[in-house]
Amino acid sequence: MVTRGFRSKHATGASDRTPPGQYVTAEFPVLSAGPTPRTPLATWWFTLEDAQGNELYRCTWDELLALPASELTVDLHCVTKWSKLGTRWKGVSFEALLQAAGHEPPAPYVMAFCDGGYTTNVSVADLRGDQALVAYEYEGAPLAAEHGGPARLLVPHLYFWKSAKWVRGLRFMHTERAGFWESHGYHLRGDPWKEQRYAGD
Ligand SMILES: Nc1nc2c(c(=O)[nH]1)N[C@H]1C(S)=C(S)[C@@H](COP(=O)(O)O)O[C@H]1N2
Ligand SMILES: [Mo]
Repeated sequence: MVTRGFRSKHATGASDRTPPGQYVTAEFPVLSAGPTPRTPLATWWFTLEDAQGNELYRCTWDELLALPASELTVDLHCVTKWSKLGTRWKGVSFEALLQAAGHEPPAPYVMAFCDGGYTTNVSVADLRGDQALVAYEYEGAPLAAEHGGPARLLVPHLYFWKSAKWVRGLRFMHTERAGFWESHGYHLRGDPWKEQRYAGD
């Protein structure tokens, strides 16, 4: 089990875990740019695609659940300034997906794509090393549809808009292109500790 970004409340104050400009909330707000898609698990699949759109890997829902799983307990930081500390997730790491695909990343960036059309760009460096998941459980239960279930990307060390809900695949890119929020003025990377909220921050 991999645990990152979590330290005991007895060892440290919450302020050490709250990036600049953020406040801590116990709520788990729902932020969706559109309606909640509901794809039946029987027809769901997840893919890795190369920069030309060729499929490098495809798995069904059952195949995803059969891959080695990782657990992360992490703090979430939304660019609208709420942070939620100590959230527990389970899913398949990007690293494990590469293993299953039998591929090294063919390009240094990906565009995550989703049911409903949302996209977000992430660098491969921000996905590697078991720090990012295709997550399907939250707090020990199947991930609720409004929070991205059946599965969402989880890239907890970046602002939460990078954690694409209802994710269906990652397309590799040789040059970094902007996803949905990034093309509306948000930062290409979005590191909350550097307060990279908007392009130019
Ligand atoms: N597909 C999809 N993923 C998305 C979004 C979205 O609108 N659609 N919103 C993003 C934003 S801005 C945030 S803050 C988080 C919110 O996740 P939550 O609704 O589970 O809190 O999801 C991110 N992932
Ligand atoms: Mo957000």
